[in-house]
Formats: sequence, C-alpha cells, structure tokens
Amino acid sequence: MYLTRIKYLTAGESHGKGLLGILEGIPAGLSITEEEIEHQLKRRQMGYGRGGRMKIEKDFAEIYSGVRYGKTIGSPIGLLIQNNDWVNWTEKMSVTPVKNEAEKITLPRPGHADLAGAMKYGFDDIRNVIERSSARETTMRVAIGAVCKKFLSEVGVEIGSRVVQISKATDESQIPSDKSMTDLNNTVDKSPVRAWGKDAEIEMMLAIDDARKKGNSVGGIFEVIATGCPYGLGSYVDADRKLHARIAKAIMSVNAFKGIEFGSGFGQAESFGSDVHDEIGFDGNRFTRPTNHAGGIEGGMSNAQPITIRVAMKPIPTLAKQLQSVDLNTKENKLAFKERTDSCAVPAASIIGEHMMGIILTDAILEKFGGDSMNEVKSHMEISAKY
Ligand code: EPS
Repeated sequence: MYLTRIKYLTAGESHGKGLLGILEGIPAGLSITEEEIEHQLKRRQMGYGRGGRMKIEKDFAEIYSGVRYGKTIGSPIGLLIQNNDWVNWTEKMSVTPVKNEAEKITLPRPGHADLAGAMKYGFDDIRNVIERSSARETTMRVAIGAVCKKFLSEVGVEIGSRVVQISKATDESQIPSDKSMTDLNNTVDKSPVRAWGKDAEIEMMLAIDDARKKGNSVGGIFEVIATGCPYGLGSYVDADRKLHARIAKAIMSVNAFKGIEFGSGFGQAESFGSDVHDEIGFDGNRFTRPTNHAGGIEGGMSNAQPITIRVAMKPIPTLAKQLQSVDLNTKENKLAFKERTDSCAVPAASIIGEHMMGIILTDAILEKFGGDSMNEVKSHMEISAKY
C-alpha cells in the first residue's frame, strides 16, 4: 500500500503541452491559493547547476477544480501546468500525425530509462521514452505536495529540507534545535545549493563547476525533516501500514533517488545497540528522547520525534560528454544521445523530497484521524492526538 486516504495521478510529457495532476481526498475547508503552490514550484526551479530549461519555464499551477473562494470543497483538485517550451516542440511532440516527423532518437543514454523503455514498449524512437521519464514530471508532484504541505501546516506539521552532500563535498553542520522547519527552509533557500554550512556551500559549488567544465554531472545527498507529527502514524501490525515503508516507496518513486535512510540509518550497522537506540525519559508532562537515531519512526510508527530521512541522488545521466552506447537499429557502437541537461539537480531534489514526504504524511494523518472537513480533522486530532 502506498496511499490509503488520498490519491494522486500526474500526466504530461516534458516537451508536451503541459502537466496535469489530480489530487483526491483532501478534506473540505483547506485554504489554498495558486500563489502558495507557485512558491513551492519556484523553489524546485532553483539551484546551482541547473541547465537551460529552467530559464525557459516559470512553473505555475492553475487550479482547475476542487477549490472555491480560496478553499477546498472536498472534490478532486485538478491542476494544470503549461510547458513554456511547448511552442518550440509543437511539431516534434504533435498529438496528431504530421507530414515530417522528427528525426528518431536511437542512441540510448546509459543510466536513463532509454534502453529498457524502448525494449519494453517496442519503440524505435527513444523520444517516446525520454519525454515521460524526464524529471520534468516532478514539477506536478511538487504542486500536489504543496497542497498536502498546506494541509499539514494547518495541523501543526512542518517539513524542511537541506542538501548535505554534493559529490565529495559534505556539510557536517548541525541544525540548531530551536530552528523551525520554516526557518530552516527560509535560510537554505537563500543558498545556491541549499546548504546550511557556508564552507560546505563553496565546496559544493566548486564540485558542480568542475563537473560542468568536464561535461559531467554530480549527485549528492539531501535531508528531509518533518516536525509536529503525533504518535502513531502508520502501524506495526501489517507490512503495508508501516510508515517508513510508505515514505521509502514515495521517495524511491522519484527517478534519480537511489537510496534512503531513516535517522542514523546505515551508520547503525557498525554501532552497538546501546549507542543507537534512543533512551526514554519523562519530563512530568510527556515522554522525552535525548537522541533521535531512529529518525522519528519506531516499529513502523511515528514516535512524536522529528521524522528525519536522508536520500542519495545519482548524478543526472544526460551527459554533455557522452558515454558509449549502441544504436538501437544498426547496433553500431556510438556515443549516447545528448541534449540540454543539468550538471547538478540535488538542490531541486531536496524540494521534491520535502513534497513526497508531505504527500505521505497527509495520507497517514487522514488515515489515523479522518474527517471530511478541516474542522472535523482538527477536532479529531484535538481529542485523540498524543505528542
Ligand atoms: C527538468 C526538465 C528537463 C531537464 C531535467 C529536469 O528539461 P529539458 O529536458 O527540456 O532540459 O532539464 O531533466 C533531466 C535532465 C532528465 O534527465 O530527466 C525539470 O523540469 O526539472
């Protein structure tokens, strides 16, 4: 199980007319504006190392349905994002047959969906694969996630993110514990690489410059933190209901994400149990945890600590300095197909991670507390949410 109470679907090709999204299951009475969604879309477009496409697009999601007088009415929320670049692709991406079809792309890029996609669907033109497997699709995920994040902010859950590694440049700095996730985002959004530490920021930018000069690309690691979750989102009773599994599935559904860890994650493999299990105290009011190695999830349930994940993103596989490939038709050895690309998209990836987390936590809160309207959800939480 991926989602229990909400559903979403995206459609759209990278150079088609635009992107469509439908989000179903958001309660009535949530205030949401196109400007709030636009703010999140802008954050996804930023970041040092992005290529030419982000100069063309000014992503804006028009709300087509599900909202009246600024508030959700419980019906599916329809969103439409136009691709500005479409004007340059009307022939090449025409829905109807054209006299002069575009030249076929036959040289698959290693690391992208090209070869497996062409084999799977029996295409002799990789363009049919490229268009939907492009990371452009994540634009709509962020728009949908922006509605979810607005829902979460109304019930006291905030999600922030930051980049902690690009190539070999790492940011070891700790976020001060008094910082809210809004503060975290407001600060790192001003950094070209979304880093908290200033020394690391320079190192990261140098790594991107180096890759760009060589016609190469670099990946990295980002962190996403969600605060304000009550006890008991998800459950230990069944595999499908475990919260960390649901977050992992959402994160791993983004093309370039290769790995996820919760809390101190992989580091726990080399530690003693006594070093990584967060001891339990009581302050007279609530249970306390001096550490959060578990990353806010124990037994597949939120434990009222911040939910913390780190995600590894691979270097983008479209390379200016192409890798070896083989022509689909002639089977000749040739260099892979090359087109406009980004040398690094880890800062944008951190925004996508924030929004995927937002989708899952919205679903998990609606699963536990339910309600057709925001008033109902909030009153259910007031009665039964434990922190
Ligand atoms: C992207 C849009 C794409 C790429 C990038 C992400 O636009 P275009 O292909 O027109 O340049 O910039 O996607 C990839 C590099 C990829 O390999 O998928 C976006 O909107 O984020």
